[in-house]
Amino acid sequence: MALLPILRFPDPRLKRVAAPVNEISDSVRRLVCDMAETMYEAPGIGLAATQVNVHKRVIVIDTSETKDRLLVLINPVLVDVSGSQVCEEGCLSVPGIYDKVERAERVVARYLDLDGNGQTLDAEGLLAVCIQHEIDHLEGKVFVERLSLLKQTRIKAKLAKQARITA
Ligand code: GNR
Ligand code: NI
Repeated sequence: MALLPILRFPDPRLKRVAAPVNEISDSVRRLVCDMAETMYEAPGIGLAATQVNVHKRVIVIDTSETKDRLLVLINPVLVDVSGSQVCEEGCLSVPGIYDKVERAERVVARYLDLDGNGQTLDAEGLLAVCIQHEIDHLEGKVFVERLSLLKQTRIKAKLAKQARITA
C-alpha cells in the first residue's frame, strides 16, 4: 500500500477525461488499495483516480461514520437521476474551499466491483452527492467549475496566495 500525491486545482491534468477499465488487473487492484489508503488518510469521503493522476474510470467512496464501508466503483454510469439537493461540497484537490452545489437528490449507478461483477447502487443524500462529484472528476470536472466565474476567479486567487505562503 502507498499514499498517493493528490493533484491540486487548477492543475490541467484534472481536466483529463478518464478511460474505461477493460480488465481488472493487478495494477487496477493495487491502484484501488492505494486510493483507499490515500482517501482514509486525507481524510475524505471519496477519491477519483483522476485526482491521483491516473486517468482510468475508478472511484473509491466511504461515506459511513465508522469508515468501514469502502465502495469501489469501476466504470460507473448513472442510469437514473431524480430530484435535486444543495450540498456544501469540498474537494481534496481544492483544499480549504467549500461551497454549495446543486446536484440530483437520487442517483442509480451501474458499475463493476473489484471482482468484475456488474452492480447497481441506488443512492440518495450525501452518497448521491459524492458519486456525482467523483464521476465529475472522471469527466475532467472539479466542483468549483460548477460555481459562478466570479467565485472561480476568487478561489484561484485564494489558492495561489495559499501556495505562496506554503512555498
Ligand atoms: O472528502 C470529500 N468530501 C466531500 C464533501 C461534500 C461533497 C463532496 C465531497 S468529496 C470530497 C473528497 C474528494 O475530493 N473527492 O473527489
Ligand atoms: Ni473531489
